[in-house]
Amino acid sequence: MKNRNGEKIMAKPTVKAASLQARHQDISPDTEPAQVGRVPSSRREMTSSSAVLEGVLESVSGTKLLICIRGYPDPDNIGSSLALQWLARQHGIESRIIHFEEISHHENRALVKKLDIELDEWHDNFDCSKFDYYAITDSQTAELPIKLPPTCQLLAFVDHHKPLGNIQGKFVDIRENSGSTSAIFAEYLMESPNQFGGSSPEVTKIATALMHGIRSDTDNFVNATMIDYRASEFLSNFVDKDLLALISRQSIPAKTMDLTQIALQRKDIRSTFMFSGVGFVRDEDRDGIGQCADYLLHREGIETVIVYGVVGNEYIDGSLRTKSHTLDPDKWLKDVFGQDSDGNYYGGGRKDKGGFQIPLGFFASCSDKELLWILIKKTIDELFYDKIGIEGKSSMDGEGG
Ligand SMILES: [Mn+2]
Repeated sequence: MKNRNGEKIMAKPTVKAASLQARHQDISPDTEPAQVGRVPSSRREMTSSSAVLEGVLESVSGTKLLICIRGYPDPDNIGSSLALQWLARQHGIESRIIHFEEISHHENRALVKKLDIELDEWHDNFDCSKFDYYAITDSQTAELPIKLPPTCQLLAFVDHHKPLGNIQGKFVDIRENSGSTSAIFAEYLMESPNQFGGSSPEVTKIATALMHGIRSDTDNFVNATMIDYRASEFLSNFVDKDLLALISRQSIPAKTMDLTQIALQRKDIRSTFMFSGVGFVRDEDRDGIGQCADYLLHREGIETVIVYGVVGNEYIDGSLRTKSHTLDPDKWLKDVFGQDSDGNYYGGGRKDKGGFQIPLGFFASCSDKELLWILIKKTIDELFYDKIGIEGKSSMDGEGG
């Protein structure tokens, strides 16, 4: 589950060195006993996962596959989907990649545009009846926002999060010990008997997208694991380095800049915390909230930043960023906002970031937006002050409101 900034609300499990959750264990060739007289090869031998995937794809040769991106398209799920499309094609499986949410982050729009990636956005007239199978990558669940024909079965499910519920598919590979799904797909490519390589535009495109996916999901390798490093070593032979630099160094959009200015004007500093309520934000500018929190975290003396606003007149949407060694964003936000009546938490996060989303509900119809904002801000700020007060960190040295 993601909030509207694309931040996963479910706690991201900490990466354990020996995750036994993986259905197909990651048997690295490096850890296999040395074989006498084995001819060194630039290509690695197939691990059990790759062999199973190859077998499954071959068994459905000639069918049509729908590759689904759940949630907001991001570098990891886009790269993974492209790799799956290539792997499927080697077995005569034709596929389309579909997403259900718009590509909202400017970096992701740049990725799709610069690499000329073909994605379909779901619309009511999209014909799913021709697909025999579907696949999901980089998602915690196999549930889709649409109804597929009952004959359309789950062919492949590949992810690196803790799965929500039991996933039933022909091929399921969940590795919590990988920092990204793109790295898992790079491993399949590395071990593919169909020789992924060379310098064709397609290979460059897939490798560059996967590398961007790994970098993006591992916070530029800070949270990378062995699987991510091995994958990057392989991909580095085929990426377009200039393009990669271009994609990951996009300029800040004007809207985010405006939002950052507002956030700075309204900043409220309490000890090492900075809170900022930016008021009403248009739906299409929601990513600016997280980006603006990223930027504000650079301020000296600040360890934790929370920026929030009302997005699309529907939700109070907020982003937390922290460089504190002790604050756990997931626990902190869950403590502050608690759960709704169905038991779902309003907020959550992972290592150094988090987000929350609270529906305005009935109050969305209030005609006096100024008054409504005052009410929202007072309520939210009091919750924050209460929380840091309990922790004895409130020093009440705010710099204006
Ligand atoms: Mn991912």
